[in-house]
Order: sequence, then C-alpha cells, then structure tokens
Amino acid sequence: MSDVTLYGFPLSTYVRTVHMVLIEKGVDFEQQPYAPNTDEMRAVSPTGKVPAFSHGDFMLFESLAMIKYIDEAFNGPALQPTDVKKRAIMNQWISYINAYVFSTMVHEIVLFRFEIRPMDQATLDAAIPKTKEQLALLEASLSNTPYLAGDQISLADFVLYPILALLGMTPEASLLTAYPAVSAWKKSMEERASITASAPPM
Ligand SMILES: N[C@@H](CCC(=O)N[C@@H](CS)C(=O)NCC(=O)O)C(=O)O
Repeated sequence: MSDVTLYGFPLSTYVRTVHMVLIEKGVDFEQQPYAPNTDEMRAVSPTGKVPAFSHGDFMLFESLAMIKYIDEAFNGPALQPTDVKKRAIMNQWISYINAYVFSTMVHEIVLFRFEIRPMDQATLDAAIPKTKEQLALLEASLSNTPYLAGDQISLADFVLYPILALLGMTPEASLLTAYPAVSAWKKSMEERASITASAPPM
C-alpha cells in the first residue's frame, strides 16, 4: 500500500497533470476519483477543487505545488531544468497556460462541447481567436525547441498536454492542424507511457 494519494476525478486536466508527473517519476500512488465540491473532496482540500494530494500526513492543494513537490521529493528523472533561465522559461509557460490557455480552451470550449455547461455560442465563438493566438505563441516556441523549456521535457509540458488532449476531442481540434510544431509535440507526448496510463475514461 502506498502512502501517496492523488484525489480528484480523472477528467480534470489538473488531476491528469499530477497523475502524469507521478508516473514519470515512478512514484507508487493510489487514486481517489472524487468529484469537486463534494464532502469527500472538501475533507482533503480546503477549496473543494480537484486535485488534492497526500504523502503520508502531508497534504497539498494546488496542482503546481504538487508537481514541484513530487519532482523534488522523489527519485526519478528531474522534470525541472537546473539552468536558472530554462527554469524561468518553464515557470513562464506554466503561468501562461494556467492563467490563459486553460480558461480559453477548457472553460470556453471544452466544457460546452462536452455538455458539462450549457452551450454559450457567443463565448465559444469569442474563444476561437484567443485559441489561435495562444496556439501561435506555443508554435513559436515549439518550432525552436522540442519541449516548452528547451531540449528536455519539463513540468510545463505536463501542464499543457491534458488541455490540448481535451481540445483535440472537440470539433475545434481542427484548429491544431494550422500549428505543425504544436501538433508534432502533441504526437510525441502521446508516445509516453504516462499519457496512455493517465487517459481519463471517456
Ligand atoms: N488552481 C487549481 C485549479 C483547480 C481547478 O480549478 N480544478 C477544477 C477542475 S479542472 C475544479 O475543481 N473545478 C470545480 C470548481 O471550480 O468549483 C489547481 O491548479 O489545482
């Protein structure tokens, strides 16, 4: 039995990011697929949001804190560059993805397309140019280096992947074809065992 537990339903992109990082680091863990804002979830996180994480009696909420902790507390390949500039680039992408890409692609496209929220066509229409702008920024980076923070995979790639995976299951997946470096990066990520093992049941 493992003393590491990841709490939260697997469709959440934030849960999947932590799931992938645990697998990449080779950490044994258990999963409790609680839905957000339930009594079960509030018992493990003061926000009631997913994910939450425990390692023994040490508890965390906020996925960014979790993935940095997992990378630093466990053996396995380092997922943060040691070079300070590359690490800053990784943090830049994580901030950008969490602040803008998640809200545009997940809140303003995926949740409508998956019928998790009632369709708001005006919001969805307004999300298309924002999505193109965000994909263009990612394209510019991934045209120069194979991963967001350079030659090595980093936490930033695991923050981005689950969002583009969900976008890829909507009609707006067609937008991705105009961004070949982003598409090639997504395809290369899909060859990793952590991606297959963390795929949410659809
Ligand atoms: N900043 C948080 C965001 C977590 C989050 O927003 N999770 C969503 C699911 S993807 C959630 O629990 N939503 C329910 C709600 O906001 O009430 C993190 O990185 O862990």
